[in-house]
Amino acid sequence: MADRVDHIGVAVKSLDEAVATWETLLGKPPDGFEVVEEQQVRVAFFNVGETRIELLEPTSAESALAKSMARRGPGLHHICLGVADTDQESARLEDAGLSLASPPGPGAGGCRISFVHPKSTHGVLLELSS
Ligand code: CMX
Repeated sequence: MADRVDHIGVAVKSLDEAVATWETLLGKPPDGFEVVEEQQVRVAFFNVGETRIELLEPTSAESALAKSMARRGPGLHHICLGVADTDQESARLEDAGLSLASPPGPGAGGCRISFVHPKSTHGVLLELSS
């Protein structure tokens, strides 16, 4: 079961420009940067209370994020729920009849992540992370 909102993902065209904006919005510099090769994204994150804002820039025009942005534009991209075990929780949701958009695999921060398809969540792209 989910025990926290791990982060909120925001898709951006330019990480540098978005970081500058969010530095102003939050009044502090980012808490970290990372390139997640497997997801073809460059990430900056800001800790906010017990959760994080994660800014995501595609590193390849072929990435899932770039394709999603081409259709939907930049902006709010996903909510990530922290779970004890992404594989178990993904299997539980599939058993319950929900669809995964992508199966468990590597994510930022060495986490294991999956995505639940928006058609199963009333339009919200939901990431699970453990
Ligand atoms: N929010 C809500 N709906 C979305 C969406 C989003 N961010 N992105 C896509 N969709 C919708 C599409 O509009 C489409 O809807 P319809 O079927 O009604 O047309 C549907 O979801 C499927 O979209 P698609 O692009 O055709 O399907 P794919 O299977 O190719 O990809 C998705 C789906 C959303 C998983 C992929 O585009 C994506 O964004 N993956 C996430 C990649 C990512 O952010 N990785 C970084 C993770 C870093 C980390 O946190 O560790």
